[in-house]
Amino acid sequence: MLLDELKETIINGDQDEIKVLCNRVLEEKHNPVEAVENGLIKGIEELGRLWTEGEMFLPDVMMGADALKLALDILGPELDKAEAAGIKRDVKGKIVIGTVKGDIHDIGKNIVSAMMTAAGYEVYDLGINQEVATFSEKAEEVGADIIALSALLTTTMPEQKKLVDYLKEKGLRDKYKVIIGGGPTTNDWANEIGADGWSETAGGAIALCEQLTA
Ligand code: B12
Repeated sequence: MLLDELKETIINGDQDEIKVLCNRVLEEKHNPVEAVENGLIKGIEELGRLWTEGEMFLPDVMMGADALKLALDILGPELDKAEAAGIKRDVKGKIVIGTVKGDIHDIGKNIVSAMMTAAGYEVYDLGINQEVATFSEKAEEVGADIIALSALLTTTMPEQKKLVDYLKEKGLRDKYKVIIGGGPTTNDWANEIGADGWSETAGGAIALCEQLTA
């Protein structure tokens, strides 16, 4: 089954095979959102589990992550097509998104970012390892509605709080909705730091944006 093949190919980190499979997703007109959520993400999660248990090593994870990036290069534009996700395109707003300082994980952020674009938002993706001031400056520059922060490490989660505090300090807190996400984050954490929302999944992130910009 194609979804299982996608998952296994991420675990094996096979850069050639993943391109072949992603092109098959497109040629055979499979749902790209399903391919990402039930194939690719399952693969990287399993790889993470194997790494944690000592059955795989960091280079294996890096190869899997690279394969996942190649896959998203191919499937990303398809995620932009609203029909694929069944997402309505009539909701609009501007979102500044990025991974916080000290953190270079961007796979989940890239998926969320692609889905936001798919849902009809204008997305400004700052990339990885970004200072809170950079998020704030970009939001001011483009007149953003939402600032979205991804953090994958327990040690970088405090950057999410730092942004909320920074906005308060600058008198900008009421101008933006702040949403957060990433592996170790929780709804409780979002409440604790005074963020406006949290989601565990990319789909949930879109629902959150729609709710906050309604
Ligand atoms: C791939 C990976 C890497 C790759 C990253 C490649 C890349 N370009 O991103 C590499 C190999 C480089 C890497 C490096 C490291 N990693 Co790493 N990594 C992972 C791994 C296996 C998968 C992460 C991932 O991509 N998951 C899949 C995506 C889709 O999930 P996600 O990011 O959570 O995103 C989803 C949601 O959270 C949500 N979401 C994400 N962002 C946002 C934002 C908003 C606003 C919203 C609403 C939602 C949302 O939607 C996404 C889609 O569903 C995890 C293990 C795991 N199971 O998570 C470890 C993990 C995150 N890494 C870990 C560690 C420790 C490291 C290193 C410190 C290792 C080291 N000793 O060097 C370095 C960190 C370097 C740094 N400064 O950042 C730990 C973190 C432990 C902790 N709790 O702090 C983990 C949990 C592994 C482990 N069990 O130990 N890593």
